[in-house]
Amino acid sequence: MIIRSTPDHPIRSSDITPEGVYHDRRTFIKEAGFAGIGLAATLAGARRASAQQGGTSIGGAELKGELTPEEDVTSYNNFYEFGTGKDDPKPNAKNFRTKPWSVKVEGMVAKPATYNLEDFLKPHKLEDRIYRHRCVEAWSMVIPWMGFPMADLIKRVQPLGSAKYIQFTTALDPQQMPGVRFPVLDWPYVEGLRLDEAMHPLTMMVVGVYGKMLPNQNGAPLRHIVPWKYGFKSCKSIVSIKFTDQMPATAWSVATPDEYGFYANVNPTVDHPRWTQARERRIGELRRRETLMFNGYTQVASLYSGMDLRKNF
Ligand SMILES: Nc1nc2c(c(=O)[nH]1)N[C@H]1C(S)=C(S)[C@@H](COP(=O)(O)O)O[C@H]1N2
Ligand SMILES: [Mo]
Repeated sequence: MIIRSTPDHPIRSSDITPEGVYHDRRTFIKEAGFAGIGLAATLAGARRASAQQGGTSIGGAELKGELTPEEDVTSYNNFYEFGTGKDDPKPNAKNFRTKPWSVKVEGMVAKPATYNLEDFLKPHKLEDRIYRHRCVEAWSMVIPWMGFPMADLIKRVQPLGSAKYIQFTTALDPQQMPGVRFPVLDWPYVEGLRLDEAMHPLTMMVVGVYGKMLPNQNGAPLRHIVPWKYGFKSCKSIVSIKFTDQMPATAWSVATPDEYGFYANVNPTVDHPRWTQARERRIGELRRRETLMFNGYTQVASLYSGMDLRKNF
């Protein structure tokens, strides 16, 4: 990844009140064709669940006070297909066409199919989740996503017993994506997960942020999120989901295998060859924070029991 040695992000004050976060939800539901689908966990519901579970709700309501302003979430982005600068994706992806959109489910699965986006989404119930987001470049945000558990999708398409991994592929359209003219990565951007990682209840398919449909720069119309891994593990603008028995190629581990591995779990004790991963700069803050093991999602530790996380970085 291209790293600048000095912080290049101005500190901004926010005009977003947490209470205002979800007011656009109705509009979103309408625009995305979700009319008639019951609204999933409300923030109040998440808060209740959080209280019951001692503050570790999967909805992340305990992070509500730490939300990164919407303006920052939607203008400070990594989406190299639209340029390598943090402020490139927003203007360059402005006219990216996400309608119509189809998603191909392929490989070792009982029900392979190419869905249009509406059919792909229709059976699923949307949830709000506030997650920490930790970029491998040692900055972080706290982001309110909207989506559904990836496990629900996996159960629906019925992977074969032989399937062990899932590979995700981003759209590739040189006409619309100025960044793919440069051989920064081996396009299209691909990512992958072990099937048990994909099935973990924290792993989400995401269609919205801040109560609205995903802006193009954040990976419209469909991306995934794995909150205990570095941000590059989450593939934007997904066009294909493939089940396989082989560990799939992933864009960054192909580009620089010594720097980026398949697992990419947030781990403050395993440094990047060129910089420390022990601390992070939360966008909007001056003092660096200590990075948490698994980005604070320690409930995933059992997925990696017996594995050397230095080797499997
Ligand atoms: N297709 C694609 N997906 C991508 C990337 C990219 O360049 N192309 N960048 C990744 C990185 S490095 C990060 S940190 C997150 C950023 O997501 P955000 O811009 O929504 O915060 O997207 C990830 N997914
Ligand atoms: Mo990243």
